[in-house]
Amino acid sequence: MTRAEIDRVLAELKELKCKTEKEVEEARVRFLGKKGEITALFEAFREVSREQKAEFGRPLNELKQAALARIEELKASAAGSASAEGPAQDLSLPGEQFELGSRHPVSIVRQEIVDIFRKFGYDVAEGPEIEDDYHVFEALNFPPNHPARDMQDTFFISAGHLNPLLLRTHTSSVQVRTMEKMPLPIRVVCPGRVFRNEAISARAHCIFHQIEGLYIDEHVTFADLKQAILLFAREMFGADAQIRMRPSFFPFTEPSAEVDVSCNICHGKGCNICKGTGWLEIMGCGMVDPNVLEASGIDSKKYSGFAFGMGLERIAMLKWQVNDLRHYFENDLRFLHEFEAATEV
Ligand code: 2U9
Repeated sequence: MTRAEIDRVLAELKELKCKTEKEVEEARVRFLGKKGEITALFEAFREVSREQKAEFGRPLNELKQAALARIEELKASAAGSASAEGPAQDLSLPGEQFELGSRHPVSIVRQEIVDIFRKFGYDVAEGPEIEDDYHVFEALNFPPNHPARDMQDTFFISAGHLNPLLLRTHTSSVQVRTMEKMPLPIRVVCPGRVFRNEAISARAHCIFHQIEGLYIDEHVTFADLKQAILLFAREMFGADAQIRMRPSFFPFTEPSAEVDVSCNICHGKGCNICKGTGWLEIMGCGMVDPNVLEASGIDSKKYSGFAFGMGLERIAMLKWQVNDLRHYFENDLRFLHEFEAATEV
């Protein structure tokens, strides 16, 4: 062993060039493999005299470290660049496709409605799906013997109790909770899932979605309600949308009305969507009954309010002419993919 041998191997290492990972591996074997040049020098080192050990020990170790570092360096640059045999991957190929889901039609409609009311200055509130009798019926002026309180219409969780637990049948309970805890004036929309004990068919389901709104302030009138709903209808169904109101009844509003919007398919001429009438029913509404205000501690002599509610599945059915409610809950991809174009990503 001579110093010149060590220096020669070191110089070769410095000059070493590899384009591919395969070439780097070959270089590693050439220098550091079992029969490699540096391994051979270490074997020769075992045979040399004690004085020579003192002379060559350090440079030999430094040579090995330099070789290890150089190989790592070459490995890193070969992995990041194209090899002589062409690139490891064809970089011109299109990227891997991630299959994106699409928004559910009910979710698209809910977002659209929430965005419209946010623009009008409404907040959004949510509340529990498991509710109690007080927030779903009592505080909303339902008489004790009202049919909605019946087992046939409501899913009860605990019975035989003064204030039984149940699955909410409407999101109005969220507005009751808002009235209990928020300062006046209140302007809020409440979207959410509701449950009714109904036989499942094309026109009814035991689970569906609602969005309800509530506005309470001093001097709120039926004229304010009409204007709010007209503005909503124009935003939702087009600038030329018209509304009409028909008298109705709800325990929690007085007076109450059903709202129709002019059919945006036939523009009033009559088609099979509006069943020849030129009008589509979209929601119910009314002035909040004074009993409902008082139940939540609001002075009905000073304050008044309006409320409205609509079924999201129904609005989505009108928007996309879906003819069977069950499609919304079956998660059939052929149905869901129809709404890809309506999904903003
Ligand atoms: C409070 C006071 C009043 C909410 C209202 C309606 C009219 C209504 C239905 C439409 C179709 C429910 O999904 S649906 O079956 N809703 O007609 N909802 S007024 O009135 C309230 C709510 C909360 C405190």
